[in-house]
Amino acid sequence: MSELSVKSKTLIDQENQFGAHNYHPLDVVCSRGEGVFLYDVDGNKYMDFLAAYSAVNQGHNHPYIAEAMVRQIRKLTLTSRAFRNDAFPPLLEKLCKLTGFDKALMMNSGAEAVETAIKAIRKWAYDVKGVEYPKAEIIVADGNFHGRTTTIVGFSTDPDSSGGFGPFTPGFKIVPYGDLSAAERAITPNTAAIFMEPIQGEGGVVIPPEGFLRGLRDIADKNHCLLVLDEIQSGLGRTGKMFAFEYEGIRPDGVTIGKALSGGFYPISAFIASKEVMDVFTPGVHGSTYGGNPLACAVASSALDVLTEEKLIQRSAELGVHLEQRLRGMKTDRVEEIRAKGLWAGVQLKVSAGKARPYCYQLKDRGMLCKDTHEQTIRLAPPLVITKEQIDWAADQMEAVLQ
Ligand code: IF1
Repeated sequence: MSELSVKSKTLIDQENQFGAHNYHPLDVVCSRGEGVFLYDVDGNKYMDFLAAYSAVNQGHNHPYIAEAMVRQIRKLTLTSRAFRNDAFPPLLEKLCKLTGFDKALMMNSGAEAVETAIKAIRKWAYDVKGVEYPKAEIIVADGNFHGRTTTIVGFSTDPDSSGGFGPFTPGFKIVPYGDLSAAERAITPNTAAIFMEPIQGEGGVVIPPEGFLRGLRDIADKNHCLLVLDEIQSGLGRTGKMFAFEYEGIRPDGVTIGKALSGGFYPISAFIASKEVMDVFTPGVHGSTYGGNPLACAVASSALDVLTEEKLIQRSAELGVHLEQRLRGMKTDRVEEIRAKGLWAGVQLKVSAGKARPYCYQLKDRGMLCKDTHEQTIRLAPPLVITKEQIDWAADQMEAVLQ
């Protein structure tokens, strides 16, 4: 690992002294971003292979989104939903038409979109399905990651997420991810929904067996319950489709999105759903001060424009094939498995290769930033604006450190 500069070290010490130690970041202090690149306080340049966990699919500091944001900042930033604003309705229409859902409810963080989905699911169970109150059940997956609120961590199976934060909200049933018969066995007359990630991100880019989502759709249909998917990380182009569920030719009843909905500029999330589901919300039952604020709407609207106009989803599909080929072609005996979909890959190391983190530090010294997950996996998720040549360079770096 290369020596830290005095400048970096001072900032890291300051963060360690005055900040909560709720993260263990790589010791690189960034001060500027542009496209696929990040620059640290010493002017070193890095290719970003995390893209802020897929929030920066459009590339760092995209000038079109920056321009829209600054323009909106000079006009109006917040009214609250007590009054209406002129950026909100056009964003709703754009989002619904682009995604094929009837209605959208805007929130801020991803976790809030998930909380919104959970509330919609439960209220639908009581108001529409007729489940006896308060007995609604939601089926979720082992190895899930949906955010950090107390309700959400309560159905996490990762002890780091949930440990010490109970007592938890009841009403969730955890089944093995990818196991259709387990999901079917978990169904009761009180089941309101199946709620899962179509690909598990924190799990290390875990792709379920072919037919899994289609099977969940069938189970939900047969038992009059909803299928709601969390596409906060997998959605908006990451996997080479607008949504990962498109690979299975299904439509869920609702989807949570966030992260790339702003292209990395601002915390913006949404729950998008069918009319039947969204209509459970009536005035006063749910909301957020900043949800749907005009600044967020201007940013999201331009971030969606960039996805469409720069054909980033198609790009992710095409270049994803190349990334996967390059990774599979690496001359190394340290790799156990490669899982990839679009510009999203998990390189799982053999136990004998040791933990993933030291490799991430070696990659950092070579000018490539990525993040380990679950100890043995290096996760790759570059901004979708990356070029073929840049992927080749990155694959060369991976191959060199895994030699
Ligand atoms: C952190 C992980 C990624 C998500 C899905 C909801 C949320 C997330 C599928 C909540 C957030 C983030 C949070 C971030 C690390 C990161 C992460 F490793 F923890 F799992 F991306 F892989 N649903 N994922 O992936 O969204 O409230 O954060 O906006 O530092 O906790 P949020």
